[in-house]
Amino acid sequence: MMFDFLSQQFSSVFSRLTGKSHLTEQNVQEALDKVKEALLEADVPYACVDSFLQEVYQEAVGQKVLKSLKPGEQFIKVVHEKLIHFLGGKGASTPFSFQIPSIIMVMGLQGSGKTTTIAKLAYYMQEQAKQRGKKRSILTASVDYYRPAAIDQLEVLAKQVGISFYRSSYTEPLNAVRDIVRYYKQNNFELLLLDTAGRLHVDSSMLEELRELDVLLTPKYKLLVLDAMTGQESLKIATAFDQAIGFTGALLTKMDSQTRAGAAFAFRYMLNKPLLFVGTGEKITDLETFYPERIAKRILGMGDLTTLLEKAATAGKEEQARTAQAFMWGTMTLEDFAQQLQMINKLGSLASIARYLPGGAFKLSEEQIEQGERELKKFKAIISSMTKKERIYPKILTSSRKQRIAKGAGVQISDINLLVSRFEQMRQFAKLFKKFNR
Ligand SMILES: Nc1nc2c(ncn2[C@@H]2O[C@H](COP(=O)(O)OP(=O)(O)O)[C@@H](O)[C@H]2O)c(=O)[nH]1
Ligand SMILES: [Mg+2]
Repeated sequence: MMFDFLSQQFSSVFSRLTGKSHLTEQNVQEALDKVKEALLEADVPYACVDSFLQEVYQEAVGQKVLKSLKPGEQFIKVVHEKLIHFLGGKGASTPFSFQIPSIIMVMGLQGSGKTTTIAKLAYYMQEQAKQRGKKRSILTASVDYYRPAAIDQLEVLAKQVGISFYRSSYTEPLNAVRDIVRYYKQNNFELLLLDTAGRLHVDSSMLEELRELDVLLTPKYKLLVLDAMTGQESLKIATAFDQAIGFTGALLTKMDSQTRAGAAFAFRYMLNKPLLFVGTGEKITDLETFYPERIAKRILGMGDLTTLLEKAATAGKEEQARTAQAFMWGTMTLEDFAQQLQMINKLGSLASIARYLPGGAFKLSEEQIEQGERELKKFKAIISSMTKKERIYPKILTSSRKQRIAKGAGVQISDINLLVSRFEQMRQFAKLFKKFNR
């Protein structure tokens, strides 16, 4: 009776049971390799890739595989979730807002996008205020005396956005910044966005200047502007700024270009500081909140994980098709049967399998389930004591062979006969099934 139930439901059960039930070293190896490739391809620094994957791997192996996923797919899912976690978590995409009043010092290398970003931020703050029916009084000023016309550029942009701009008559950063703060306070501005001088590379005179400005200004926010196109280098740059001056959070510019998002991940993973915004173009409207999900997708989109996922899905279908076919054509052997028993075992109890079955047409009593499980246990022991040949051709089971098997499995000869007859019933059923499905 148990086996009538089982045989009728086998194909539907096994359509859900393909693959292994736990993530193991072997069944995630392919996925692991692909993920590694994708991270490297996304320009995540090697050391970072290794430690991240080790972390994920330790956590993932041993996890139960969800019944709708294959181990490789599930591993990628775990990686995806971990990427999002390290990028700031799912909730991190709430728009950042600055306290009022505050001084914001903007730092970064030359050409990273500081001046442009200041205009974008000012525009963003104005729009945020507008939505609440308010208006912000924003002042911007620059102490970038390093690059000619850098201050003029800020002036042009300020006019474009419609915020105030102040040019100090001093031409040395520390004197200028004292003058700027005086002007800011005297005129009761709510926000001061201060542009600073960068260099082409991290340079001790730049860091020293910023450190002195920081001491004088004591800004509420120190923002680091990072050019996403510098890739792995940006992690070194950020580390240098962090050690010399420290910063509140970073903005990643030029994310509209062909940049690989690995830099964002490396930044978050190694420095654990917030990425507040991303720049997505040259216009003042091209500023977006940093969305961990988007970046994670972009990183895993490298390499061909999509292809892997598709391949895994197809492979699953083939496997299912094979079992279903063997069943349908009545060619199922005890070897297949053993494999299926193995799967049942990994899934847990019969009671838990019964829950996966559609319809609930076969409500089983506790007693039936217990009996079924006892049978299954014995059958498993019997099959594992059989030779491969015996599993494929149970007809060759002579009484001496049965005696040998019974001894090995610790069962009675009658148990073996029961198995063979149950198996034969199932095969008959399969043949019948085949007839009806012509
Ligand atoms: N495509 C793109 N270009 C940007 C972005 N942010 C800045 N830029 C450009 O990068 C160049 C340097 O920007 P700038 O603000 O002058 O950098 P600064 O030297 O750090 O002040 C300019 O040509 C900007 O238009 C961005 O998010 N996307
Ligand atoms: Mg500039």
